[in-house]
Amino acid sequence: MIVQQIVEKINNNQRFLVVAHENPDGDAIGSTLALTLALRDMGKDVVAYNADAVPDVMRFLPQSDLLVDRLPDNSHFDIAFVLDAGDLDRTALPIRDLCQTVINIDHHPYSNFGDLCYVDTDACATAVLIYRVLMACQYQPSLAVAKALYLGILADTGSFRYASANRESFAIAGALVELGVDPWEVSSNLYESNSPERMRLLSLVLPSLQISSSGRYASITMTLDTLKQAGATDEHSDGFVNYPRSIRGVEVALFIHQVSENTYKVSFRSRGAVDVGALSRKLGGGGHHNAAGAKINGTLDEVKNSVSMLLDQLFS
Ligand SMILES: [Mn+2]
Repeated sequence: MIVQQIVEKINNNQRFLVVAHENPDGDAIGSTLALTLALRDMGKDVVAYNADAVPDVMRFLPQSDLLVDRLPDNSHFDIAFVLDAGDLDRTALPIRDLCQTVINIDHHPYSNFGDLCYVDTDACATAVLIYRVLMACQYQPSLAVAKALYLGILADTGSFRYASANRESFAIAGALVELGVDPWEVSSNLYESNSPERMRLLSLVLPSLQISSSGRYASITMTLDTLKQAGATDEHSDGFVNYPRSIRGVEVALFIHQVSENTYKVSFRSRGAVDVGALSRKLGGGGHHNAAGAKINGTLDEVKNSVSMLLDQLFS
């Protein structure tokens, strides 16, 4: 089966590249770091790459500074592992020029690139698939690897709250705790280390909350002015969209943020009943059933109107 084929590729090759999607989340960083450290423990030469920096809240992970955002000229690898990417383009690297073989490990639907393609949409996180591969390699995770895997699972299950948190998520998390992972160390770094900039930004963004007359959708808005006023950057607003989603009765949450004078990015989150991927494709964007987004040109009022029209139709 596919996992065994991956194990053979690991055993029979020496130079590996490990890369995940740009703008990395906890699963992308956790999976990248875990696989990289494990391969190194097995005596392999491994470069870990991400187009963007490791988010501050994940820098407590041991050796998180080994990720690079530039490859030396003329880099070449036997194998590139592409993790959690959904699409090869999301690595922001010319992967095909860099290696012989591409191995795609992912849990996103429709992810189907790669010479070997190990996709399981039932896995709550790519970190789960990495864990399965490492077990098949008979590799005993170091504490650093265990922490990275745990972070991936914690992040992608929303701290074991989402429907994706299944029996295997808990079983693997339990095994990782057995290996020495301290759940509070991971969760407090990830979720309780807010910067003053982030909290200042939140205090300015929350008053923009609008709940539709049906009560079925709600939005918050962040303008470039708001960012400036808070002395914050885009990264500080990660997860803000979960505030409108947390309102009782709300099915779809919107986070509208200004990209430039007359362009706004609208991020959609669904509570499960509505396919916001389909919704955002109607607006020229893309995404999945529960998380999607679209870039829309126009004034803030125009953008809000075109989105409201679609949603009002949906909820009429
Ligand atoms: Mn993931």
